[in-house]
Amino acid sequence: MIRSTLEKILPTLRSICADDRVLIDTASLQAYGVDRTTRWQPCPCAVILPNSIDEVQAIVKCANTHELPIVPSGGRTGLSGGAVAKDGELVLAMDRMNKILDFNPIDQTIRCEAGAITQTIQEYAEQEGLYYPVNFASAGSSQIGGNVATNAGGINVIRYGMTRDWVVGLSVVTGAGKILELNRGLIKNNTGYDFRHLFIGSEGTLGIICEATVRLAPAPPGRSVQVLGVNDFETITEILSIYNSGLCLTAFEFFSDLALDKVLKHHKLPAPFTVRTPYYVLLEFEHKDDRDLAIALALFEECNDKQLVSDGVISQNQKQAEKLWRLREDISETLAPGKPYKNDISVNISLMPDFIRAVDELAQQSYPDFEIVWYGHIGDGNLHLNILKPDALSAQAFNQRCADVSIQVAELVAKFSGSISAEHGVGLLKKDLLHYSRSDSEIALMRQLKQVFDPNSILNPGKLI
Ligand code: 2HG
Ligand code: ZN
Repeated sequence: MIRSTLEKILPTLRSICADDRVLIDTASLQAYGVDRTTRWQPCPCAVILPNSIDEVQAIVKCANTHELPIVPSGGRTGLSGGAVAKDGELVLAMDRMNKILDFNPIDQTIRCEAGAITQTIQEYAEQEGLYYPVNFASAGSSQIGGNVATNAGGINVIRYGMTRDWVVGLSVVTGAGKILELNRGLIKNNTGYDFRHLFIGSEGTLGIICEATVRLAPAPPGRSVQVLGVNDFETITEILSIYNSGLCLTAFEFFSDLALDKVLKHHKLPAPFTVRTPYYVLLEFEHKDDRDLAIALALFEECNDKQLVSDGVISQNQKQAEKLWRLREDISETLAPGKPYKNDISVNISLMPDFIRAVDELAQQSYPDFEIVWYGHIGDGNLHLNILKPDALSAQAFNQRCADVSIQVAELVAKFSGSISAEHGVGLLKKDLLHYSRSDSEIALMRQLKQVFDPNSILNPGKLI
């Protein structure tokens, strides 16, 4: 049915965008129909690459007229299926709208099109002596529009917050085809409901983000990285408090020895120190002068005296810092070929030790035959749980057992008043679990909001709610 619709509207789509920006070849459909999840088969009807907000508006209007669902698409680095087109949808990809449109040195903002690559924005800011602080392993291919749509987090959230904290303006085309200019770069703007924040994290279900204005931070001082060997995860929040008391932390990450082992083997890297421990903390701090370094060493001694850490290493220069970061940042990519089960959850930091213990007990009791890889941004309460598929188990049987894990983990998350999706979004993957974190009244209101902005349910149908 959607295919026949497509045939009818192909001439219109081609009149909006030139022929070479409407793709229907198999390779493009395969490439643009998925994100980094591997669970769903891509099956879009076509891919369209607009050049301007007016073209986006024309496409959305056309899709409304013909009831053709649209999947908005950025860098497709997501892990929740938010950009998957599996049911004959039209993929609206922002790749061509990738320009930086304006830099304002007084406002310290960058205005750019939604397809601008995160790293390009970071580099542009750096050239201007400023800093765009949202950062994560896929910054080299993710697009700012996707970051906004998913409210991306990453490794510096403990110091700088999420994408939401940096967006001061958005231009969007709603599902009904209206262009909205939201907040216009203002710092102060108390004029009622702030729709900008509604679109941030809306996962392409309310409108297409076409432009974003982001504010920039002052260039940060130098940073140093420490990796600490930890015997017991229960002590991790104590270590965090000790380091927070003396340093300005920019990251406080955690990973298990199994995670480290996989990265070391995969990339043929040496271990950070000889004595292996069950867990590791990677922390990064602002290092203005030698005093910060002395404080870091004193805090390490304090942790050592209290037997919270058993070994540690500190970077002496940028290159060493980057090498240490690889131990943490390469985990996801290292595990990816084995198609692990993934979960991305959060609780309040203070509850983290109890929460990890509870999830660990659950996993040990119910899934003793599974290898569990723990890591995450523990400094902001975010845990990534990856379960590796045993060779002997078929993918189908593994996925079935993991679906049971998901429910049990979600029940624990609810018990700890946490979130079933800390930073990866809901997409297709977590839709059925949303009610563990959001009340029925909230979900009903979300549906009503969707109806207001996208009355024909054209945008990313079936995602989030
Ligand atoms: C990370 O923190 C990313 O490395 C990916 O959010 C997490 O792949 C994952 O589970
Ligand atoms: Zn993460």
